[in-house]
Amino acid sequence: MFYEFTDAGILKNIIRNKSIRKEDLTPVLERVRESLLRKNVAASIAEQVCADTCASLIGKQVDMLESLNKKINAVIRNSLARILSHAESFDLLMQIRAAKAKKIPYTITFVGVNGVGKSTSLSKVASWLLSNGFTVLIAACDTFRAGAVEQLRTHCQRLDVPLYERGYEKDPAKIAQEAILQARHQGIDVVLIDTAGRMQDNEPLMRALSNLVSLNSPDLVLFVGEALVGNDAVDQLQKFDSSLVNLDRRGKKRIIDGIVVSKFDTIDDKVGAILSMVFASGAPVLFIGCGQSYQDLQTPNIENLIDTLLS
Ligand SMILES: Nc1nc2c(ncn2[C@@H]2O[C@H](COP(=O)(O)OP(=O)(O)OP(=O)(O)O)[C@@H](O)[C@H]2O)c(=O)[nH]1
Ligand SMILES: [Mg+2]
Repeated sequence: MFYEFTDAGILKNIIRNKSIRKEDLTPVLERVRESLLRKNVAASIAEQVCADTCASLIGKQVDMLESLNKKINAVIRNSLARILSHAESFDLLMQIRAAKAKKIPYTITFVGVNGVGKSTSLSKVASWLLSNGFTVLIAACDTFRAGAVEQLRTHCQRLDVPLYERGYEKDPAKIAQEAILQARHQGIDVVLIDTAGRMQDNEPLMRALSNLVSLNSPDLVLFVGEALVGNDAVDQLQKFDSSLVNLDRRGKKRIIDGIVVSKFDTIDDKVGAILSMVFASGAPVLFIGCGQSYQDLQTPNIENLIDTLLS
């Protein structure tokens, strides 16, 4: 697919001056910004993408109309691809195989605000791991929301996966610790740790999450964010990241390692949350949830995402 953010007037201006100037790009970037905002990219991120694109074009020498048009479009695509390439730079199966070879359970913690799809995504990942031949233990560490443990029990029964649960009384950090120990004794390959949803500004709950993460040092802290999220995506990710670093009493300074984007099936072409989340955190998107069944889990397709962002 080929996009036109330029028109004859803009291109002729640039050719006349022999090199690209900031003022020539202003109308081009205005179109790019509008396109990104239309696709639900957070405003501050759209702004930064445009600034980066502008920086890589200013001063470039050009003499042919057609090649200039191609160059501008290619730079815009490259700029988006550079950000989104975080989305595919992580081989989770390889990491799990390496842990398995050392007979250590690989541990993944799912975190995020309330109702975004943490437990559903965790169950989809469990199903994906089973289909890749790994054994899984799920740890019920949402001891906060009524019904959370029962919800996981249902998933575990359907998936035929063991559940480590201690009801609602105990400290979730300790439950995770016991679950990991049990997995180690039983030779289970992967422990998936469910956590309670919490708002990014709720300091006591963020402190509890930080304690769970620092006590157990999971191999992977996965942030689950809804594809529907707009400008709040940046705030959520930055506050989860900074809470894990700043509220930790053990000085481990963990941050979000990866992202699961949920409810992708509900957004039509408004795919911008992916760009916002990757840009805001620097973490890759490992999975995209696109429905309610266990099979509705995909990995990102960068070219398709860019096509949609710019369409
Ligand atoms: N359409 C759609 N619905 C989803 C997807 N993922 C999760 N859901 C739905 O979102 C709702 C909340 O999912 P949960 O997995 O319970 O969310 P949670 O983040 O664990 O919620 P809390 O534990 O309460 O914070 C449920 O109705 C899920 O079926 C998805 O990819 N697509
Ligand atoms: Mg849940």
